[in-house]
Amino acid sequence: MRWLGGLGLAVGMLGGGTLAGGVARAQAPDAFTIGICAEAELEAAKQGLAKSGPSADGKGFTILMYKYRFCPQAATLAVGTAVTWINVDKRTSHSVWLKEAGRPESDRLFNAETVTMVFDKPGTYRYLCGPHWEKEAMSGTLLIR
Ligand SMILES: [Cu+2]
Repeated sequence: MRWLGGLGLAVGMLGGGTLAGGVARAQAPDAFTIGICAEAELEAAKQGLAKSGPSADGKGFTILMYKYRFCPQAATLAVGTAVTWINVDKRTSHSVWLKEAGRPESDRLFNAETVTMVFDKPGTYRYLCGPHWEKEAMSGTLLIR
């Protein structure tokens, strides 16, 4: 997994990780999260930010960070996909932290800031928002295959 870093900086090369068991699992989002994510799309459009989902060339995938949720909360992506997280919130910073894989937390991202990681190895990658995983349960899952 390569961290391309927030603000276009290369942060370094990292290997991929697979959770114990290797079972590809992704829970469906709850109704609250679905509502937040619908709002996130509207807010991103209003701010001129990317929408969530695959990029036009199919090589990238965007995840929005909004109101203590990652949108979409779970995604199944091909190996080599460049995943970009964008903070849509105006007054709350978020991060991306692959804690279970033993990775360092990304920078705290402010409004419209991004971090991009390329996932080079198949596996289940659960990740958290550093400031909001404990109290707000802000987390997401990527199935890379
Ligand atoms: Cu957060």
